[in-house]
Amino acid sequence: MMTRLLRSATVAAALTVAFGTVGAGAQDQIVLRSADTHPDGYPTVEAVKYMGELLADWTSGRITVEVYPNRQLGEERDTIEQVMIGALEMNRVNMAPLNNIVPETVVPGLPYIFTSVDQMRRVMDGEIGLEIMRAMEAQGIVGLAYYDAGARSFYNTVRPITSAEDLEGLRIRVMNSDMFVATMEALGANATPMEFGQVYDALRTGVIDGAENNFPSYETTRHFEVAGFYTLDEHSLTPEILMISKQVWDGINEDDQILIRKAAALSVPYMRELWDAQEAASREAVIAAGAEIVDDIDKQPFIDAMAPVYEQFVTTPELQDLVERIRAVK
Ligand code: GTR
Repeated sequence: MMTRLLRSATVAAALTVAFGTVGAGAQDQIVLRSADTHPDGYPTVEAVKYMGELLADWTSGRITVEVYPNRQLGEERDTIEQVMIGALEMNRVNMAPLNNIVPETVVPGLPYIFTSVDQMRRVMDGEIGLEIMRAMEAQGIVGLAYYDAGARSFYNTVRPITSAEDLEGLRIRVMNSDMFVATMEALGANATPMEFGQVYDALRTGVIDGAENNFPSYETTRHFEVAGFYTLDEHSLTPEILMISKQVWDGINEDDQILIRKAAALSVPYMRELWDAQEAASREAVIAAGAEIVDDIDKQPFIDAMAPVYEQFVTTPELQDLVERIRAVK
């Protein structure tokens, strides 16, 4: 796939060239394609569009972002690979599909590592969030912003989950992350890693019994129609990340990099406002549609069951340090 980096507007025959083959001058036209698994209207999609509007406005259309929602460019694993090799400029994904590639990305997704959404925001917006982004660069990924993904909780087609024991033996879909597999196994469930786009059919046909996600994803995918038991155990606050390909980034001049970073940063509060509203609206919508929500669950047994996950994935002094510093943030 070709990246479009067009030289100044005076070049009548618009050059379509692979990124990096022409020098980046102050007047470079930059088109950043950005993938998202979610549909139009979803807070992540709208936030990246907003970022693009800011950039287009500031540069009179010289730098633009084209968002491709709805998995048009592939499932998250594929689009991450495209970014790593420089075949796609930008991508908005959850941190989990990066877990097997960059060990530091595991940490913010560890079960119950955060005590609140506010704490998660403070950590990801601060030095720890930056450190995790820097760790991605060796894999060809430059982090631009963290977005919210609320809390992930279990839902299934079989029974209301009122205790950790109720998960025993259920086949639960997880994202492509060994850490998420281990989390399910620690709870006695059978983990089935699967791409997001396959989950609805897998639930409907009984290939899996359940999955785990936040209210907006549970609603917009219509998983609630086939898996109506949702339990607010809130085991993970793993955030979303907006990334740009390092190969692309290195071909962009510093002034433009600053603009791109600034627009990405401004898209964060915009996203969070949309997110908070969407979370409340999705919760109401699934309840109105008949989903049964268990919201008075005792989380302590779930928390206690997670020790093996920490043992298996927090394996170096560096990762241990990240965990401790996150816990120290109030
Ligand atoms: C959503 C997240 C997506 C995707 C999905 C999944 O909450 O926004 O990026 O990771 O979960 O479960 O695959």
